[in-house]
Amino acid sequence: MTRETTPETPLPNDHIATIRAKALWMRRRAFQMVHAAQLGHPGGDFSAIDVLSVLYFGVMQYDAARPDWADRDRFIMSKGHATGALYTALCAAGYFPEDWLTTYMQPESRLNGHPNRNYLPGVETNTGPLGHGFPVAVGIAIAGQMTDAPYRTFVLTGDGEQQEGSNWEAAMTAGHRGLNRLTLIIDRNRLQQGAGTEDTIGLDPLDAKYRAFGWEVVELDGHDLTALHAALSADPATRQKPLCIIANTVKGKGVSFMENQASWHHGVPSDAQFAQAMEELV
Ligand SMILES: Cc1ncc(C[n+]2csc(CCOP(=O)(O)OP(=O)(O)O)c2C)c(N)n1
Ligand SMILES: [Mg+2]
Repeated sequence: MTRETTPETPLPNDHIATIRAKALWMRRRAFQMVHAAQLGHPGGDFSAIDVLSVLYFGVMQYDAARPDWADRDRFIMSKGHATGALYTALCAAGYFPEDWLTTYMQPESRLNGHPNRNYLPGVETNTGPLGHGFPVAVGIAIAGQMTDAPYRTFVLTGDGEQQEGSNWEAAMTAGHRGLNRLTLIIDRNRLQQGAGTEDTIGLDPLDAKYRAFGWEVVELDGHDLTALHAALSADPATRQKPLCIIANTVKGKGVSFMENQASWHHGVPSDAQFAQAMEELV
């Protein structure tokens, strides 16, 4: 089957209100999962969910009924700890039924703490060790370039994750090869596990670093759905370089007591905190 005859993604590409509604559902559902499991990484889920919602419901071409469709756009969740974001996106995209979400992190569940492509349709590669997914994405993009394939490759890393050296080999390779169908999104929430990125191993100026490695760079508000949609859907044929989107985000975005708090990296809610979050996420 050719790409042209493939069913379109379920929603019109510019339907920002729908993308926003999906993101809200993802935040609520992900927090329910974390609350039920008393495990997870909700801070990083919430900083990334708007990016995932724009990708899955406004930009990427895929067919959830055929996860191995050769021409599908690829998304690699390099910050593999943010499974609340990834699993709710894949579920909303139709890759598996909603009742699977209730098994999150239970024994024998397909929904592990980190994504496993052998268990869950829609997962392109196993991630969790930081610095792993981006190099794999570069390999996928090289394969696409060598075969003149139509697909695009999108990869999301954390900002703390950028401290891993493997990212810089990947960045250098992608720049050298001019992988214009590769897009890296950096979830720039300025927090890592227990501290600020700039207090740990400083990353700034990230934009200049990526430009020096041969990338086109766009910096934007990672919760501005319109800006995200414009940057992510721009025609890759108009550039000869890979694209790096530095998405300035808020860890814990959407819940007042979680925003910008390092403790919510892998914090889990009490019943009262869960109830308050559900009141705010409307
Ligand atoms: C190689 C490796 N070292 C350490 C960890 C443990 N770990 C999981 S998430 C995390 C912090 C990641 O911070 P960041 O990339 O900024 O993610 P975000 O803020 O988006 O959650 C760490 C240290 C890991 N998963 N892999
Ligand atoms: Mg971070």
